[in-house]
Amino acid sequence: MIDHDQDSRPFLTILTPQGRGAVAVVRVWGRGAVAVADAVFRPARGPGLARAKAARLRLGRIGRGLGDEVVAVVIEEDPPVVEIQCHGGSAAVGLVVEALSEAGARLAEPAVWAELTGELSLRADALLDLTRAPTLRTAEILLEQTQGALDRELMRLIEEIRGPHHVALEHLDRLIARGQVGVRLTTGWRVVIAGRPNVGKSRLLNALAGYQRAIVDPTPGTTRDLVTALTAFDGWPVELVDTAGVRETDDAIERSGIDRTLRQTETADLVLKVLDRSEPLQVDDRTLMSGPGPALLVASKADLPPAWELEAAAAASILAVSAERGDGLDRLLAAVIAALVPVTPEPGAGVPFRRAHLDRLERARAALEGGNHELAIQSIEPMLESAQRVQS
Ligand SMILES: Nc1nc2c(ncn2[C@@H]2O[C@H](COP(=O)(O)OP(=O)(O)OP(=O)(O)O)[C@@H](O)[C@H]2O)c(=O)[nH]1
Ligand SMILES: [Mg+2]
Repeated sequence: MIDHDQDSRPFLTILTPQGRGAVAVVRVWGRGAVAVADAVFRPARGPGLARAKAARLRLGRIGRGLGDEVVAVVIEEDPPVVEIQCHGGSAAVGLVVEALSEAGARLAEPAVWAELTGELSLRADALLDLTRAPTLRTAEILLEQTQGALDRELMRLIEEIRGPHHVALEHLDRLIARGQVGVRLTTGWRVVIAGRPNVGKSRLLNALAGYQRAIVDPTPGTTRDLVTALTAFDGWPVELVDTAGVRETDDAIERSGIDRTLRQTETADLVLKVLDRSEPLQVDDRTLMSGPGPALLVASKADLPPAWELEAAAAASILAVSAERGDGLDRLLAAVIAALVPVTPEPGAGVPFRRAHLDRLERARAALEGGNHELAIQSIEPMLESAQRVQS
């Protein structure tokens, strides 16, 4: 634990995850933060940081030699907080951190920041989550929440609850829909690929992940355990899970793999049910198709002569793909994204990003529907009260 009183140097905290993303965010905060940032920041033009207006973005350089090109902004003057956005590579972050450290700042983990400042606000929580954002897209949404997007939207919502009923309800619904995406920003989604042995599951995983993660082989029963690949679809973090083909078997190892498959398909955010189009449909395919849960039907091996017509699979839409040639993969990706992220938060939108926020908003919605405006406001306000403490 760092004792704030014994040592009066300001802190520096790297907010973005290491080694990922095009941009890294470094925050300098605490007594003397503006002076330290000012000492290392070489503005492209105009006065130094200490004389710049608060909240004004400044372009310049930080670091030895040419240094890294950065955007710096004094977010708050009291207590002082300066944000520096530099390039995301570890070399660029290293230059910035080195310069700031030499000028007198000391490195602190994001959790220390929340602990020392005693901040329990939406913004502080968003900062903590931002350090765990797996992709640039999820980081951008959380960055907007650190800058108060959700605070502002909740304040507007409270005003609306005091006004005409229907406006507030619609607004709440929009927020709750965004929250379904928001609670996945750090964890991502899990997509399970399931189907009979040899239908092409592993090859599909490799094609979707963009590299040869799973073993592909003409022998049915090749994949016996779960194989996972972390990837991102259109900037949304997705864990792909390849599974053992489901069939009747006497092999104990294969059987236990199959049991795992069945458990995975029950808890997945989405199951890609793969049917081999080059072979007649079998009983196991029909069983898979009729299984519960959110799923997309995929007809694999579209480059081979078809053994059945697409209508034979189901009334529901089915996507034909060839992992071999790449046909249909774009459409499949678009369908997966549409299923996982039905609502894309617009830039600058307030996004509830924790389960607790969603719970509160859902309670507010129920209260509002029951005509209890006061209770609705009481459900929302605790999220904001702590935020206002920070601003004051
Ligand atoms: N022509 C063609 N062959 C494919 C395609 N996808 C997979 N295959 C072949 O089908 C066979 C099985 O592929 P896998 O991806 O290992 O199938 P699997 O469903 O993972 O099989 P198990 O792990 O045994 O359950 C291999 O010989 C692949 O090369 C495709 O799109 N076109
Ligand atoms: Mg396999």
